[in-house]
Amino acid sequence: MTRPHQTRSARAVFEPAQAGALKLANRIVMAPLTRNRAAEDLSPGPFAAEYYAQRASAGLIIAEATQVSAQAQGYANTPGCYTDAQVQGWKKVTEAVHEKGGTIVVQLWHTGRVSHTSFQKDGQAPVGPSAIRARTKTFVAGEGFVDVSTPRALDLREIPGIIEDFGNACSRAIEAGFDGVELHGAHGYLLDAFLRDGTNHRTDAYGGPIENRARLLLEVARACADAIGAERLGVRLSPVSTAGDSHDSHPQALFNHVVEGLNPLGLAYLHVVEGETGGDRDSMAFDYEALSARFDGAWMVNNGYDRQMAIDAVVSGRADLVSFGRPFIANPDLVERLSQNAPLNKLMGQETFYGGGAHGYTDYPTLNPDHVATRSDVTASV
Ligand code: 8OZ
Repeated sequence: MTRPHQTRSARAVFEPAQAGALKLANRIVMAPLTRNRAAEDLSPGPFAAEYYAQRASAGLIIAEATQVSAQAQGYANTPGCYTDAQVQGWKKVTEAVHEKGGTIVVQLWHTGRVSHTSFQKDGQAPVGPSAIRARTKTFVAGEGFVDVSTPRALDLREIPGIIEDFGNACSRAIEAGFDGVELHGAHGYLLDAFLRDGTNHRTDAYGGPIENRARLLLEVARACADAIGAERLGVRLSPVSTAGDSHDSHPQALFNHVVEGLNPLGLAYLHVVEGETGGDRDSMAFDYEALSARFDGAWMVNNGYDRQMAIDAVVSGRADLVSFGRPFIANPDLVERLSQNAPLNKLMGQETFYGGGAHGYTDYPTLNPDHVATRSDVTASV
């Protein structure tokens, strides 16, 4: 089984594309980026609309990981999409992006065991597939980076409520004006933690064989597709990443099964982190083409891509879309810069990544000081 490779022009990466119902002005995607700048009620913060609107020339913006419920929070100041105020806040963001001609979906997550008692109601333990603490840290306001808490295993009777939370948050996202939703199925958060035998030691219908470990992700994806339409839904996976202390004995068999289970839903896209997130792309042998061959929607790749790698991936047909994370922090006009092969801005210090205000968020310079992101900026330079 191989994905039919298409013949594409050398400029295809800068030309319009479609992923399900999502219309993209080009094939360059802003990856979801956690910036920890939400307001006290976990609505997007005061600079969020400007930040995303500055980046509206991306073919698609995937807004930062956003909680489906209060229980889903695992870090300080990450936004939610489950209250009226949060939906109103996101409306300002989606309107600002749409006004600039952009397309924007939101990444929805439940952090699962990558959380801390201080984010949970009454200081309770966070939840995971099993009561195994992740060897990773989170950021707690006032305390800085701290070890995540030991989770409690979700009771079987709680699982329908988790699925419902995802479905409801998807409906809320559409109400907020998003063009669609990406499910965060990566990096050791709840859905990924259920998938893997290193983190899921359950003995019920959601643990044990691959079919059972994949059940939660597939049921959540189905509920979300029912809520908003599969053609507006994407899923992110990170098959061999150890982010969030994620590990599995047989990732190839696991993810082949996961993609075979997702494909019949008719999703808009799959978003795959290749290798170690933010690190070695070849950390472990893995046949990504075996996954893409099992999927009929748009195939989005991520992790350490540069201009030439993105062009090669798209022109060869190995990928339909390429997402960029950190380059989009530093370059609001990344698409124009890549299109013109112009130099990229350097990132400001790490202290501006997670938390803070406008500095390091909305104050990166553009090539053209009057930059207004439009499709014609890009096509004019072809
Ligand atoms: C960096 C810091 C906090 C969260 C992920 C949402 O790993 C994140 C994240 C990244 O997907």
